[in-house]
Amino acid sequence: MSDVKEIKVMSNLRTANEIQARDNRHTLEQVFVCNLLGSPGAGKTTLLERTLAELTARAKVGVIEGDIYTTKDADRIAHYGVPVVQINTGGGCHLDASMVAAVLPRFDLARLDMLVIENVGNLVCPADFDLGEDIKAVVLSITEGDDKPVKYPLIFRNSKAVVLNKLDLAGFTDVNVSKLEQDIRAINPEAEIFQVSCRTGDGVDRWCDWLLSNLKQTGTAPNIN
Ligand SMILES: Nc1nc2c(ncn2[C@@H]2O[C@H](COP(=O)(O)OP(=O)(O)O)[C@@H](O)[C@H]2O)c(=O)[nH]1
Ligand SMILES: [Mg+2]
Repeated sequence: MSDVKEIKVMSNLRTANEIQARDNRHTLEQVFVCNLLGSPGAGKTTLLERTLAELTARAKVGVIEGDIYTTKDADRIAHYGVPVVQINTGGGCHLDASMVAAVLPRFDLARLDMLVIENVGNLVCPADFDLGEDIKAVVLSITEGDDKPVKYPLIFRNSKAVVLNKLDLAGFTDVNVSKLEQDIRAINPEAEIFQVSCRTGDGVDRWCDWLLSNLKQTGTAPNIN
């Protein structure tokens, strides 16, 4: 009996999240929104730093940082002069649509081309929660091992882009990068796959160009130089 109640509560939570995600999507209809996922330490914030260094002259970008505790990532991002808001989940393993809705009024959305939401580091829960984004993108560092796509397929299936990071460390590990790519393609044949090193900057330009190609055409001139 208690199992049945638990399932009902879970399904109500999901429905509430779906409704809020739909509202967020409506509020953000002029802004391209990327929900950035990946394990703790995969390099999500470093990729974002590299991305901002390249994109801030070409587009107006805002950032939401999701973490269980601390403002460390938002502090890093603030150095790039972009609007950034930190959400602390206080223990929660993923962001949900209502957390995002609560901070949207802190952005001047009419002036943004792109909003990147760095989710809580986790390869499981964030894959399943719609925040109202246009795309999910997952960062996987090659040092996490080439078995991760087959062990955590949902996050790879639900992501439009997969960024394989820390390619500079390939020679120091036993990781098979072509197997990694093959496994990702088997799970999600449509995924854009980027091989990058956020340490050296290699490959980051292709990722940035792809992000820019997703910007929405609004009635006003896009904020691209
Ligand atoms: N060698 C190497 N280290 C990286 C690379 N990208 C990120 N790191 C390091 O990995 C650690 C975790 O990065 P961070 O961006 O904070 O990961 P996050 O938890 O996913 O946001 C930091 O010490 C980064 O300097 C990379 O491409 N190569
Ligand atoms: Mg981070």
